[in-house]
Amino acid sequence: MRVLFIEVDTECEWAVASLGPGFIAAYLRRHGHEAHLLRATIDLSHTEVTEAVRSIEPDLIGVSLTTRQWLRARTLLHEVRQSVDVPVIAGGLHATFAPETILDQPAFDYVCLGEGEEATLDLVRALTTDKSTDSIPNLWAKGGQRPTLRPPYEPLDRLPFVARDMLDEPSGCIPMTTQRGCPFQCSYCGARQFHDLYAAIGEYGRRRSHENVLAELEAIGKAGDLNYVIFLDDTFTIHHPWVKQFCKVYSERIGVPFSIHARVETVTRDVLERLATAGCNQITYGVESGSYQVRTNVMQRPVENDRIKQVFRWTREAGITVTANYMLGLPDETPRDIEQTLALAEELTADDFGYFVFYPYPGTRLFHHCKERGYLPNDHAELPANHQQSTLDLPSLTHKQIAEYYDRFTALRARLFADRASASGNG
Ligand code: B12
Ligand code: SF4
Repeated sequence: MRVLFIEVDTECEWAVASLGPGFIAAYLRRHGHEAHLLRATIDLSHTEVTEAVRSIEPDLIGVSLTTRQWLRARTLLHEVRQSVDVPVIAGGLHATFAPETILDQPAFDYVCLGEGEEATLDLVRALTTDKSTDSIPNLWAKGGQRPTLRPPYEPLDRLPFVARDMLDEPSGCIPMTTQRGCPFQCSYCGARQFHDLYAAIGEYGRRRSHENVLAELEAIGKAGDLNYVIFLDDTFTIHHPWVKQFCKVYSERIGVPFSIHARVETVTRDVLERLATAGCNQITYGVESGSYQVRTNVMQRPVENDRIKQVFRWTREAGITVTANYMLGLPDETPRDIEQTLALAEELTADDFGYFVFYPYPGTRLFHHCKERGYLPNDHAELPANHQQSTLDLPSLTHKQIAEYYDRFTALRARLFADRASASGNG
């Protein structure tokens, strides 16, 4: 069977092909099926995408959805289905936590809850042999009952390596994952909801063996260039024995520079030094707020500002570039809290920082909180999840205040860059 994954872009600069379809494509190919990727870039009209889909002649269409991609995917697939009559399955975080919204749309026939490798293969097999698709675990068929879930795939080492031709850069600077899941509890986080989804049937957090990760990197190096590795794991620095051994074997066998995501609670000076020695030259930390109150009571990630400052210092001293991420416009956040975030961003002077207006993702604790408190306007589901404008009616912050603070983050970032350029003599 020929399966076509459509990647629905919603912007230019953030758009990177999703890894989920790359994993599923590899799994389908291992079992003798064809898998292709079509990138619906924003410059393509829906008619052009439909034409491209037709020319590939798929038997099944798969769409990976984050919340941000949903609004365009809905109208795009509607048009595609007008002239291409093949079943459509949606998967990914938005599909998993807002499945009814998707199945309500005529263009979508199936939703995959949670991990998609085995469910998609079962669907392909059922469609190929004209069997019923009603009782496939993880697969919710339109008009059917919510499915049961199979346990998380174990061990991850048994999965085929991600199909690199489904990603933007098959070689050179490549994205990589060593694990699935994150043990933390952040109330706004879409990713951690997978742990709750699977809580009754298995542990979602799993990590690949060092050997398996290195074998994939070596295979990429053999097939083309391998210049840089972006580890996309939610929190790379959990389980220090794994990380320390990784640093050792990675520098012996791979040795190219790499970047990771971490939390300040999960690093020590020793781990940072080992990472730097192994080639890590950039770490992104989620700082999120400068207000301890917001971090603790709203975001459920309690950590002291002093710890954040200390870890930023250690990271720099290890010779690693630091990026910080901040959020603004959360429920129960006040202008004073955002002032504290700006002040902390100024004090930390990360090498770069990102700043995102809060959007409540379906399934998260903060989504339920916003719903219960009446912070979601009636048309919330139709508003874009672009992290630039607030979609909420908050009693503690107006839309105008959030927009002004967003501009202040933009100005601060520009000023810090200018200061750095003039300090290094390039200004
Ligand atoms: C890598 C990553 C990125 C990369 C690449 C993005 C991309 N296109 O994949 C970059 C850095 C560019 C990025 C950017 C952003 N990201 Co991002 N990102 C991630 C991250 C860390 C890993 C995703 C991943 O590849 N996982 C590994 C794969 C194997 O897992 P998976 O995607 O869940 O796929 C499995 C199943 O979901 C399912 N599945 C997935 N797709 C499909 C499709 C079909 C047809 C089927 C059947 C099944 C299926 O099967 C897969 C295999 O089992 C996630 C966190 C996370 N852990 O998911 C956040 C995450 C997806 N990002 C998020 C956000 C918000 C963003 C940004 C808006 C930035 C920001 N403000 O934080 C931008 C915008 C991206 C965009 N274009 O929409 C949110 C999305 C929340 C939501 N509900 O939408 C997440 C969950 C982070 C979070 N903490 O909440 N991101
Ligand atoms: S540390 Fe990051 S990935 Fe983990 S729960 Fe918090 S926001 Fe999500």
